[in-house]
Amino acid sequence: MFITRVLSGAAIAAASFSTSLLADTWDMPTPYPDATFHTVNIHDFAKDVAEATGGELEIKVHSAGSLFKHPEISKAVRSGQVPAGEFFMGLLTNDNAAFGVDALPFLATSYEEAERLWAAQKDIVTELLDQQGLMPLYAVPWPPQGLYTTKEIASVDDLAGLKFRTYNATLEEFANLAGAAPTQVEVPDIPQAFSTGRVEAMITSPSTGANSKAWDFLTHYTDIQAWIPKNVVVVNKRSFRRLDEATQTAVLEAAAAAEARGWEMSKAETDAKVAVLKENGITIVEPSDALMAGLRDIGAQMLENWKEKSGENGAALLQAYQQ
Ligand code: PCA
Repeated sequence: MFITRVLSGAAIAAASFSTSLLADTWDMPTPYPDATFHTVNIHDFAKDVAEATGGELEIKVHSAGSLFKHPEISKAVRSGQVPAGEFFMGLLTNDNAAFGVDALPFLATSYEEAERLWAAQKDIVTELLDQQGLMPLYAVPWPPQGLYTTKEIASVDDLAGLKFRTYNATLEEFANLAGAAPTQVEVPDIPQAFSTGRVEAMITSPSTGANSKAWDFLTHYTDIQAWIPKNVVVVNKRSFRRLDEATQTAVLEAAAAAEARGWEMSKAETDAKVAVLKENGITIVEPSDALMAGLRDIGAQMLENWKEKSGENGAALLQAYQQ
């Protein structure tokens, strides 16, 4: 940045000319702040692509919803306004329930189960994205989702009436079934939503809690490990096809590396970020049996609702996961 600012216009022109006339730059919108491990991983992905292509393809990451707001990112890639982007896969659950299976409570709660669920979900998600002119490059999970509140939560009854921050329709359904009052809030807006009293509880990962400095506005983290949802990085198929073959291969190889790296980063995040919460004074609570039983009941009902919505695709997906 600094260097760009002090260079004269002529120097900038010379510098960009010296890379290559054919070099391509892709703007890539992402929803989460730079410190988020997903975003760190995407920056590494972009670096790998630039290196592997000798600078022929530069991916410029626009984090924290700065280029497109989170709900607009998938549409922006679909319409070709941008060639690539990242979003929370379960945001598309209203397009098709298969996108949101990983946000269902207690269906897959360990990384091993999450891996099997992704394996069962991948073909269907790939086909659904294909119908939208998109191709998935890779998907990476968030750490297991836990409950953040301003008081101890002993049972589901204690959630009743709480103003509850949500991030997709599945979590909104959960909040409603728990008797809470859901409000959709994007990650960069979490601190303000709490400090202004718009919300007073949330379910999210240790990562997002720690990165949002949850200790500034709440006191308890209950480690319910309820689900392991994923972000997906997609590319517009036409944009991808326009790349020469060597560049396409470089993108796919960097994507495979990013997926493997991202899963490891996610696993490492879990304990590290719970420790950060603790260091900063958050009370880490093991959930009571009563709370878990109540949450599992809600999860069971949500799975039934999901089966109805997802139809044949959903049945095939669940069968592949459960066998
Ligand atoms: N962080 C994102 C999605 C899931 C997570 O752990 C969020 O809170 O919106």
